[in-house]
Amino acid sequence: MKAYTSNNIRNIAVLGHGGKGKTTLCEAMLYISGASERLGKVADGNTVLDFDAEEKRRKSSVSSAMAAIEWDNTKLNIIDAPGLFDFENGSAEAVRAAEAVLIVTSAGSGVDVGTEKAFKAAEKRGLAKFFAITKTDSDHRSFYKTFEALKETYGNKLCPTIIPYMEGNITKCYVNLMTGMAFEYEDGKATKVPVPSDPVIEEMTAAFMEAVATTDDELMEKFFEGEAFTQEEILKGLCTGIFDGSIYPVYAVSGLTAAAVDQLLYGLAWSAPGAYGYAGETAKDEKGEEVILPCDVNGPLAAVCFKTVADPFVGKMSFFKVVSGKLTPDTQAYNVRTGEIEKMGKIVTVKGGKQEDAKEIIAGDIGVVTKLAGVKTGDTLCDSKNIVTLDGVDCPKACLSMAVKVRKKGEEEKVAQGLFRLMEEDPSITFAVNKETKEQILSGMGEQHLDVVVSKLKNKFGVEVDLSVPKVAYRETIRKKAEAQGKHKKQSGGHGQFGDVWIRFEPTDSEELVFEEEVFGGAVPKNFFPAVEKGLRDCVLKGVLAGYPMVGVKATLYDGSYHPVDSSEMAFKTAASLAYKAGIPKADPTILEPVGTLVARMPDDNLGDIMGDITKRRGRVLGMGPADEPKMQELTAEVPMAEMGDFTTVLRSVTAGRGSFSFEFTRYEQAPQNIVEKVIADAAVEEE
Ligand SMILES: Nc1nc2c(ncn2[C@@H]2O[C@H](COP(=O)(O)OP(=O)(O)OP(=O)(O)O)[C@@H](O)[C@H]2O)c(=O)[nH]1
Ligand SMILES: [Mg+2]
Repeated sequence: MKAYTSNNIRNIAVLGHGGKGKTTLCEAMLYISGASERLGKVADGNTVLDFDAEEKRRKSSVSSAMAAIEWDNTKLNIIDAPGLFDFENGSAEAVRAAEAVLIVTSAGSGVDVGTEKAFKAAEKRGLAKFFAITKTDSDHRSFYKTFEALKETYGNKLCPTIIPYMEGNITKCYVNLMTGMAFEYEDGKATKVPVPSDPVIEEMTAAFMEAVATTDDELMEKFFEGEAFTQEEILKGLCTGIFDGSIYPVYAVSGLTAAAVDQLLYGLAWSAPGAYGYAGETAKDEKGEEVILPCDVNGPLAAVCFKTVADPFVGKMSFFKVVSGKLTPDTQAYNVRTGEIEKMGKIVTVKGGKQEDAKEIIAGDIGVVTKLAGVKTGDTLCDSKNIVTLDGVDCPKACLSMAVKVRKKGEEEKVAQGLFRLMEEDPSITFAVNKETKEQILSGMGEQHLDVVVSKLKNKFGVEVDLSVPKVAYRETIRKKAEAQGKHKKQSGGHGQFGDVWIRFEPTDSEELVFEEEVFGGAVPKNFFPAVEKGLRDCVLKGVLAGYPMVGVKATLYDGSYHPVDSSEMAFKTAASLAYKAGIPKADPTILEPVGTLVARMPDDNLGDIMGDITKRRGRVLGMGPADEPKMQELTAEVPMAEMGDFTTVLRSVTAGRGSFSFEFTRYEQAPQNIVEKVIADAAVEEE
């Protein structure tokens, strides 16, 4: 690939709902531009971008993938993101690296949730927005239905740019309103045809011209006078509108047949802003103050790692967006998070899963540095004399947790290693040991996400695991006062053992055991008190009902007896445990369950269903009201943690993916009787 200067580079994130044709469209862009030799098909598993084994198996993208395209003296870095919400991390990565988002939906669709999400993500980072309505090759799939639906949501900013001319249900040709030319396509090859005379085309042309006119007062005047714009005026107006967010151009295309894809490429090359077009990116300096970093190849280095891949052959690959300066093999790059100078590995560019050596990555461009052991996604590398921190990646938080069980004993370490590698690539996976239940807990975005993790563990790391619902960390406590004696007496040959205590157990607010003594007249000598206390502390680690830790207990040693020769610390410790075993069952023991606070967001229409679901989960709604975005509600509730298992799945299906939530442990509460019985019964089964 030839060298491009910053002003000729565009970074484009391709986002949208699952299955709408993003990868297929990107493949068509690669093919038409000559970056790939054949038109890859998702169904045939031969695409450049869905190169991962999991993607081929599922016929769907699971992580972001990129390739550079050369078109009309411009380098277009295309980042194809997965549409399924479980793999949202991929779109967060793509958005971080891009200045423009190409939102892909398909002809015939309404405004799908993927479109809404992509639009919001672009807005959040202030990126330019383009829409591609693909699958316009199929009969009975109306481009115009989708266009109208988008227009209803996004208003007049939506600007038809390439439209299909239909005869019946069939697209005959595509009209480019920028150039006023029409083309028919066969195998992706364009043949220029006259622009058909058609009222729909006229209407769309007027809408296009009006959108262009709104970007400039002089153009507006011309528009009202009925004067035609020059090509230059059109392009300038379009670029201005796209840049300042007043125009979202819409392109009709077909990925599968590569029709009108050349027109889309022209549109992106001519009118998508690159980093160079902006005043600069906002970063924080060492004092935490905002600084603007212009896209200047001669400026001090500032680059953000937006993606990490553990490649079996190349090793670790860190994907960078260079904001200022350049990364070369001999750059001394300072890692702001670790304070270390990173030694550069090889510099490469990627085309899907393939690498090509490169000399450097310049400001405004994207590229990969290999073998940077100390760098992780989100890190800023900069000049040590000019320390700045760039925004990291807005990675989604894991929300579904499962316990991991290794199939073959002894492979635990291998599983942990595999998971740490996968976490490096995908920070929306977390893995930790629950100290209390001793289970290894894997968390991710949803069932499909965890399914992919399990598959990758098997195929990449050769270890098999099963997932199960994690154990709940219950607690036990008592509700009544009770007294009990614990007497340990043993005569075995020489030295005997003797310890005798009377202990009163009663409920208290403290979670930890409260130990006191009221011994009169040395019935138990002082020097044995610590042993009694230690004995009890060991005991409360395991409750008498189901073996969960005992909380909220006060134990008072108030009487006992001893033997001048046979009494020992050991004997008193044992005596204390006997008192515990005898006393606690009389103190009305019960089970406590963890309860968390749920804050869930959902569209207005789904509020009733979600409230119903929360009630079914024994939750208590504490409050609700409009969220800080239109047509959304926020609801706060307390819900037992044991009931939350599939909430993420239910929320997603009820809200079609629009809902989100956070859930955090709040406190322990008395479990209802049926749960107490179940917990005890389950523990008895496990004991067997
Ligand atoms: N007829 C027709 N089918 C298409 C077109 N584009 C994609 N498809 C089909 O739609 C399905 C999904 O296409 P993908 O390209 O994998 O969609 P995607 O948006 O990348 O999906 P995710 O990666 O899962 O989000 C495949 O079966 C494609 O063959 C198109 O332009 N026309
Ligand atoms: Mg895809």
